[in-house]
Amino acid sequence: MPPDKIQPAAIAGALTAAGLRIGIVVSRFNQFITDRLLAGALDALERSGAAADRIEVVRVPGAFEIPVAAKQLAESHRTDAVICIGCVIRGDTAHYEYVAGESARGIQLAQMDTGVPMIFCVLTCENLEQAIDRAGLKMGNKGFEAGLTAIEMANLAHKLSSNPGSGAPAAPPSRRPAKNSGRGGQR
Ligand code: INI
Repeated sequence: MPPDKIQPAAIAGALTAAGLRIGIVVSRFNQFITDRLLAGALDALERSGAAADRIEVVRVPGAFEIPVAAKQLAESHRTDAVICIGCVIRGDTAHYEYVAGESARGIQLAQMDTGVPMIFCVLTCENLEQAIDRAGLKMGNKGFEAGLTAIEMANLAHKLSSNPGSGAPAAPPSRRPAKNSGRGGQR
């Protein structure tokens, strides 16, 4: 008989928002859309048990300004996750490419720099109809999805940063950091 397959424990974030502190950075550009995305995100947070006084909403002019505000919010240690809400709609020039690309790049840099999960809810659309469809019509509300993602990632971050005390074997000696080995002290 073949041996039983091993079944490793999976680590995942729960979808309950009780006790979580969530920051939301939302841009005013295309506010008709971003207001609806914000409403969707707040709906998801509220229905998952988030407390109103643990949610902070920060307004910025456009999607280009989202990353710096999101990073500052994360660095202030006031939030467990940051939802970044914006809407970029293609125009006649290449401006769209720069705003959308730099917004995405900046948000990713901000989350990698701070370790605080950043949820990318910046719509990048060809036209207004595509944006409306994603802000509560045909394609649902991407803000609501972002709210759930923020909750899951905030809870996951807590789990991954806590000491599991699993009794896992220590790293092999070659990979252990040298502790005052007497050869040059600390690195
Ligand atoms: N900002 C947006 O959030 N969406 C857009 O579609 C957009 N377009 O197309 O220009 C936009 N531009 C403004 C930009 O985000 C900055 O606020 C601006 O360039 C000042 O830095």
